[in-house]
Amino acid sequence: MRIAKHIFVVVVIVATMAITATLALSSERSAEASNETVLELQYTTHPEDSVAIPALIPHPRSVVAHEGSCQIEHSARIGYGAEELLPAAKYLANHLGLQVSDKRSAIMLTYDPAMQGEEYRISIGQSGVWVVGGCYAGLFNGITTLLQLLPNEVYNGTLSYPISLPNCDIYDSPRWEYRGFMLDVCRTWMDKEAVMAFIDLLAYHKINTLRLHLTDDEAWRIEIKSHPELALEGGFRGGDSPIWPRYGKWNERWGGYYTQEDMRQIIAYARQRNITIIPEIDLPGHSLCIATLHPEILCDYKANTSRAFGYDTRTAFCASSEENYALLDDILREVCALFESEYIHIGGDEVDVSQWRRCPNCQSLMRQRAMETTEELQHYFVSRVSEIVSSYGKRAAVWNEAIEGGRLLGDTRVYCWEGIKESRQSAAAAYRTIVMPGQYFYFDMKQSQREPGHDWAAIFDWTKVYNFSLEGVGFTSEEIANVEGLEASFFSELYASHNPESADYLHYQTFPRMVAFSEIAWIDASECDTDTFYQRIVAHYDRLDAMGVAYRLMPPKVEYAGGKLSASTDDGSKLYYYVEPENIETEYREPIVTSTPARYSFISRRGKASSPKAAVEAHFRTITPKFDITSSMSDSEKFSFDKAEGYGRLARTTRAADVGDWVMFTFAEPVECRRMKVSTGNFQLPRYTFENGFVEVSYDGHTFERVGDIECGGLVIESPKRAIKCVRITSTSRGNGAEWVSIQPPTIWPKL
Ligand code: TNX
Repeated sequence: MRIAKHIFVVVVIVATMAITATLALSSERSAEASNETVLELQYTTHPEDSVAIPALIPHPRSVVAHEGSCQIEHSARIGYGAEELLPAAKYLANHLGLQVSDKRSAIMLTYDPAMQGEEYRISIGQSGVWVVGGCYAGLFNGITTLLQLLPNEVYNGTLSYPISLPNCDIYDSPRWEYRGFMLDVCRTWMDKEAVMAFIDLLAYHKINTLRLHLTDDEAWRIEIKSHPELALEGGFRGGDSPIWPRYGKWNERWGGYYTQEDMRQIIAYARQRNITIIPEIDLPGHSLCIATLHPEILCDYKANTSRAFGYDTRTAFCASSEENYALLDDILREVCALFESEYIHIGGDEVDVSQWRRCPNCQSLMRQRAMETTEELQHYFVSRVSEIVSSYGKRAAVWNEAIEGGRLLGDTRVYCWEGIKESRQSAAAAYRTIVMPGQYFYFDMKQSQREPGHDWAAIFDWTKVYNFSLEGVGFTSEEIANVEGLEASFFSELYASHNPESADYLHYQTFPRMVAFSEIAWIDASECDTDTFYQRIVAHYDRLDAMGVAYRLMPPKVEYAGGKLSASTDDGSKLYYYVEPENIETEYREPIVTSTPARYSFISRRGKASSPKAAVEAHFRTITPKFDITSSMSDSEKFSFDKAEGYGRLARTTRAADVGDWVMFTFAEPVECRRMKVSTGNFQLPRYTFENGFVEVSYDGHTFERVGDIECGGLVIESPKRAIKCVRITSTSRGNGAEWVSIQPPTIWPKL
């Protein structure tokens, strides 16, 4: 324990705060303090005992370190200078295990009316610890920084006292007013506690907005009292629910929804952490869930549902139906009353306008209003819904496609996900613009080629996020003036087929990309330097460990030279290796002498974090022997079986599979391999699959042997006993909630 060199008599007169510090003799220290008076404030300063300032993320604008440190005792208190700051004081007190007080205390949280926006300052020194902001948000930002100045145990409630803080002065303010994150709780259900736990992580990274994607094709997640069936039925899919299962969890009724009371608790929890919750009701597309419960919202024509065994897969609200606007009025009235945010997001992305083209009523509305394009009809729909939202005192927010068909209300906020071009267009058109191009900020994208995730926008790790800047991608200063901020997001199609009951996959995809996002949403791009930032990230890993985050480490470096295989990391993680075919995890301690390096693969771990698998390139090599696809179902003209036979692309059947339908891969020559993956469904996404089924192999092309049940549409056959001539996948379920089955080429890893 640090020994106090000096115990200062800290007499503080805080006239402006009208708080009088109560002086009292601390019996414990009275001997040491001799005739000096020690405050009940319970801190001591140590002018010669400096404490290093830890790596801070995001980096504050100004950090001035001073000699010495400030030692806080367990009996210290957290004082708040205004009643409105009590929630912030409680938040900090909770982390520190201290009591709050409305008196002058060792740690003081106060307002300074001269400070603007989200500015804050921290000063630590002879007068204790002061966190000062011009408003709650500013002050809370200061608290977030203060947590980073404290030992990492502050994040898991195991702090031990006394604690020493570095004497310093910090001044800070964010570049972007809007620092957002979007969470898709539809494709994967995340309950109230999971959302709150994620809010904690956002708050630690100074993110101030959480947009909850509450409705989509796969779910309706918010209670609407005037239409209780929406959440009661639409919150669950599979089993006996009318909503078709998707992305895994094929056989059970799975999901959940937030009652309005749950949501009020989430909102309050977020508010205390300086986070505004913005709801998204995704309209008029992405509405299969509500359409399954209310088919009357669909366009006025009879869909041909034979390919999907009677399931209507239409996803769009009819734009011409007055009843639809009345229904949306009911829904949005409750949504507007429930949420505190200024904005309500009403969607507008990826509308399948072919439904409007086929609808006689949409067509006649278009003629009547002299609309020439479906973009104009979309504009009509979005404008109508925006008016509903305005009538309840809110502003509308939309996805970028919604601005295509005409001018929306002036205060509409536009979320630009498709790319830089779309983001610039929105800003150039003087919309309040949120920049969130998938290529940089979609944390559902893969972080490297062989890791889980989508790849439609890009494959990227935190370095790409960190190197983003509006200037760097060509925004003009006029455009930048209309940007309110940045948003990162996590769409969750691929989470449901992992283990959504644990946060590991969510964490792996979002951290440390979120850490990089936290900094670029806060500081000027010109101040960013990737190398020094990596050092700060590694220091920040200690905090993430304490928070229990299962983040992604950078892949270990693997080298093979002179008959020796070696692996290394630079982040304090431990290395482990596996040897094919046994693949038993073993701790790596020293270079491995081997003539078959391709049999080895490595991962690293620290805390709950892990790296992707790394190995010499030959380990990952796959082969493409010639094969044919045959099936009990016919193939589509455009996506014929030979597309998959050529490797690389998908094939499609012309309908969903029934019980007993099968697809078979027959190799020209029997294939020897160490592993083979066969799969129905899209490449990364378990959709358009056989929902249940089994896989058989044949070594001679005549007799078949069952090797396992499919999981998420496919199966990995490990260490086949002999060379494989045929593989057959057979469906044991009827339908898949879609109009076809996708067939992938097999992935085959040769023997090593
Ligand atoms: C595009 S982002 C979508 C989502 C998907 C996401 C997957 C947006 C407006 N639409 O529906 O979940 O890609 O990355």
